[in-house]
Amino acid sequence: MKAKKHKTIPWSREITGRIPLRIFGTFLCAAALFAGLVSCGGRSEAKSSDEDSGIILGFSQIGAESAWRNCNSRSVQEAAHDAGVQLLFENAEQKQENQIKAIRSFIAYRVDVIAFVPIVADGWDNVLREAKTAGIPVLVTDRKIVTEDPTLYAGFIGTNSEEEGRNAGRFLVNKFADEGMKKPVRIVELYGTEGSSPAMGRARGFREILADHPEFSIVYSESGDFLHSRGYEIMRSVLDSGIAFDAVFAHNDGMVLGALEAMKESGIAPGKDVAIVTIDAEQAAIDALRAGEVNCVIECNPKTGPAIMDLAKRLAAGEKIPRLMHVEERVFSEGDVGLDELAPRGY
Ligand code: GYE
Repeated sequence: MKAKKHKTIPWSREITGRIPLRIFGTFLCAAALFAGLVSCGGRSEAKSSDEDSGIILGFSQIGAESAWRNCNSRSVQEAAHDAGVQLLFENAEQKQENQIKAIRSFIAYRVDVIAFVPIVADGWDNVLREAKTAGIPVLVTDRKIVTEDPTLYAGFIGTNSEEEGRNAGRFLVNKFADEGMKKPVRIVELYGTEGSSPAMGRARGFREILADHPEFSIVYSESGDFLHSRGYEIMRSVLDSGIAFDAVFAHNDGMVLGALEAMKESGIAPGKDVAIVTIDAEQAAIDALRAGEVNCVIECNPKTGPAIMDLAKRLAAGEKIPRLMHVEERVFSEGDVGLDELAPRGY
């Protein structure tokens, strides 16, 4: 099977600042049902704290596809409670049309600010134009959008997917160079959600690094939609097809954890027979790194809730915010000192 070509979209990159995130330890969701505002989709809201800011934030979340996503949702809900922001939280259950519906309902409700995680990069112009016409500022979080009209949103805060992909490429290049391997290095890529900025960015960054090392090649790539179950299925089919490979690059931990199960079923020792590099840094991946079943875990920080609330308050006050804010993220590799002392990841 040949590596699949994925759609890539050029981003205009203008890094204008980093936001060191203050990480909240505990996650408490004080959800209270909001009388009939938005349509279905597992809505829950955190009631605001005593010192109510008077700000209403409409937040459209993708769904609950991974431990990372669930932590991101908890971070937003917890931070809204602490910031005294009234949160209308809508879970789109992995459907862009549900997100568009939710944003329209936030507009109808005349929230002060809208924030959302775009499940894919395309297809937002019309609904964001409606928000702009209504005079409601929009904050894009976690994943990026592609638009011809930059005035449709106030700013972005989230992860630098290209850099995450580059870090994955750098790790594999260093690992195989260190082992003095001259033979070709064949890679299986577990790709994220097609058309999403993290998948396209990670793939782009990874390929950018490999471009300077022709002995590395991606022999198979398939979207597992960031899902544990799909990571297992794809790896099962790769193993059954007899494709030979030396490394796995997974766009998130959920998929790699599924792939590890399939490899072990086939008698392969992941992390030893095959090099494994993954992104997110959820607890299970760190545990696998400590156990030698994964060789490199690249952090993708889900705990953006406090920064989102700070930005929502600034937007509600009519302030400008930085256009592009990337959160700080680390790389955890095999052999790192202090791996056993890492604080619990919380996801
Ligand atoms: O890597 C994955 C989640 O958008 C960066 O989405 C996020 C990604 C994350 O499902 O676990």
